[in-house]
Amino acid sequence: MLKRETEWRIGLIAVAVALVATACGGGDSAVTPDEDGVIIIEMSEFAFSPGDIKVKVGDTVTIKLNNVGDKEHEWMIGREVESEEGFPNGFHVNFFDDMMGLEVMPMNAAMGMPDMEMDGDDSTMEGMDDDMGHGFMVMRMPGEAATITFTVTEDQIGEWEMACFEEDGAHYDDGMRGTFIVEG
Ligand SMILES: [Cu+2]
Repeated sequence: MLKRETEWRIGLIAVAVALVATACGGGDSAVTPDEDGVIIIEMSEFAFSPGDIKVKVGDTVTIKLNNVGDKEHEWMIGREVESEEGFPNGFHVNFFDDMMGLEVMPMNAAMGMPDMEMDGDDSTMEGMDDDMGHGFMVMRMPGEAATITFTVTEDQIGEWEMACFEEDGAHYDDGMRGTFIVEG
């Protein structure tokens, strides 16, 4: 009886290890840019599709972001999720820490630009100031699209997380996140 239980446990551990390997792998299933450097990402409730992306240093990548869902969504990329009043709301470390070589079309889709010149007199800019603390993001309403173009640098090598923190982090908690791996 005891032996049987042990076997069962070993079986369970094997299943758990396999599940973790599948969840964290990203490796083989990760999507890479096409021959033009393009990656299409669809945002919906509550996921990024594809959810695993892999690029290389030196690649000039164009992300075509489409909100195909029914809610407003954002695309953020960074590490170490920060929370405010218990809700996840951004990253401590942002993938884009300056605007060098970063292009967003249309420009008004981009919020919280790292070194954007702020005009304190403009009330709409003050609204954006709130978002500055959360890092760079691209926000899109249902049916809207945006294009983000950048060249991957050595500083960006490693594993990053893509996330949407809309509705006090509920989108993130409901699974609206993915991995973004940069290989040297
Ligand atoms: Cu969202």
